[in-house]
Amino acid sequence: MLGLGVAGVAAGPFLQRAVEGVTSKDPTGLSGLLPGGGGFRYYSVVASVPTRTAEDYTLTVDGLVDRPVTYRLADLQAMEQHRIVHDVQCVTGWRVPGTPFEGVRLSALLDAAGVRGGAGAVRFSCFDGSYSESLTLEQARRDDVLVALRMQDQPVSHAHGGPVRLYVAPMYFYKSAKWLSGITLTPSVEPGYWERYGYDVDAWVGRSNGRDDAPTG
Ligand SMILES: Nc1nc2c(c(=O)[nH]1)N[C@H]1C(S)=C(S)[C@@H](COP(=O)(O)O)O[C@H]1N2
Ligand SMILES: [Mo]
Repeated sequence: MLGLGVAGVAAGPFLQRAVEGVTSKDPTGLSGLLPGGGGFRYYSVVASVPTRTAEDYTLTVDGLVDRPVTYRLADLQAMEQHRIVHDVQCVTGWRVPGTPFEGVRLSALLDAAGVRGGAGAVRFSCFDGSYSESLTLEQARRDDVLVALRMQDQPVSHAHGGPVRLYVAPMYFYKSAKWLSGITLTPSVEPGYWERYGYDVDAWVGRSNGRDDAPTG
């Protein structure tokens, strides 16, 4: 559907499996959806992703929690919002400095659900039907991990994973699952999509995936 070329120059082989759009090579006009271009590339592991609006978007928190809950977009918008400005760093090398993200702290959603004693990790699922991610519970409770409603000072666009994406500021951008639809508390880490192809679950920028020389930020 998108008809985008697949990059052959990724630092690792894994991301070549993704549909990748680059502003300068985008024949579809998709890059027009990326606010300001700004050096971002578009990634999706599936060829097309459904649209979710304020009317039909839902985010479910379940698994090892006392109070499973399903949020609508308005529920998330009504919660305390936090803003983080940090560099975005993809594991393949591209980087976008000083990118603002805003949203609800993941820790607030975990606290609201009441994490049970047996939980040690969080699994994230996406309404693209394929992508997944994971964090340890300790990582998920960090203040710089957001369920993001805004990116670059506007609502997260569909191309960037809107209306709601995960944002894990200290880690490579593959941790920041787009089109977020589920947060599930699990006993231990269940590796996410790229992690099953070999990427680190602990994706600290500059300290993982064999790229210790990568620029940090
Ligand atoms: N659902 C989903 N989330 C995803 C991906 C994906 O393919 N599907 N790609 C990841 C990777 S590798 C990167 S670099 C970023 C890209 O985000 P962007 O498309 O907003 O630039 O999203 C991450 N989250
Ligand atoms: Mo990436």
